[in-house]
Amino acid sequence: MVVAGSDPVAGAGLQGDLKVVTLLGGYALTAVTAITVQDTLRVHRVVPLPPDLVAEQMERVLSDVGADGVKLGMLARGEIVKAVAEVLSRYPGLPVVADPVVAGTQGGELLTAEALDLYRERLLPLVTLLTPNLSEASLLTGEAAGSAEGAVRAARKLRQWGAAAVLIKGGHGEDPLVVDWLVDAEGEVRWAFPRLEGGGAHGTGCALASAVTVHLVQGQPLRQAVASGIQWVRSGLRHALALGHGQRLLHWPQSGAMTHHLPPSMANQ
Ligand code: PXL
Repeated sequence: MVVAGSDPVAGAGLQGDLKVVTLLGGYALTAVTAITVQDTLRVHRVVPLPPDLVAEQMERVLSDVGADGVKLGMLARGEIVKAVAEVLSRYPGLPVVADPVVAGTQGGELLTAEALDLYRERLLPLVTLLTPNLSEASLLTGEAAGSAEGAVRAARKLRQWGAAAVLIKGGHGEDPLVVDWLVDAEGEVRWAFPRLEGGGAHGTGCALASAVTVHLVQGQPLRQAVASGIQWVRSGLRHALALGHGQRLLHWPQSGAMTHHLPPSMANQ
């Protein structure tokens, strides 16, 4: 199940998550937390939905269909964080991958400042894997997460507050080497890859958390699920499409019959 905000660009948020889960062979139930108005340049408007409406969407499909794992994206405000935590606490044992979306790469307040306390207090104890980027790790912990020591310190703090494992994503940094740190019960693992040419893309964090969720549900151990998730995002970046006037969009071209139906604007990408 994906709990996330709507992104009309369909590169991040609920729409991006849905594509990743589907492409990786899963089936995603969805609960919408907020409607965003954005393009590839910036977030123009965010309208959070009433918290009880978010909880009711989750409750209805969880009690009818059920889920094998949950991916949390944009939660927008404290009352929604509380409502989501309350529903999840009634489904113990479900793997929960939480991307603590505070601001997208193009700005916009996707989680209010007052929600950070509730995120730490109510949500972290329910989380199997938390996937902050460097600025989200700093906002949540007060630690500068850019160095190796800082990242591990921030991740340990988040684990003390209840997250079973924490992946600090280095993709938004500037270094030619992108370093991601995972801290789990067994210790630390570091992945370092040369930064891909062509720049970043919209929705990388959403795609990573969704891919890891599917891999966990499909039975991969956490460290392997994270490693596969990182490779999934890198493949989406390699095929990213420059369709709008701003950020590129992650893309995973599918081989086979559908390819020749692509419109001319995408055919040469
Ligand atoms: O990538 C973070 C993110 C998550 N969810 C929604 C978004 C964004 C970034 O723009 O719009 C709905």
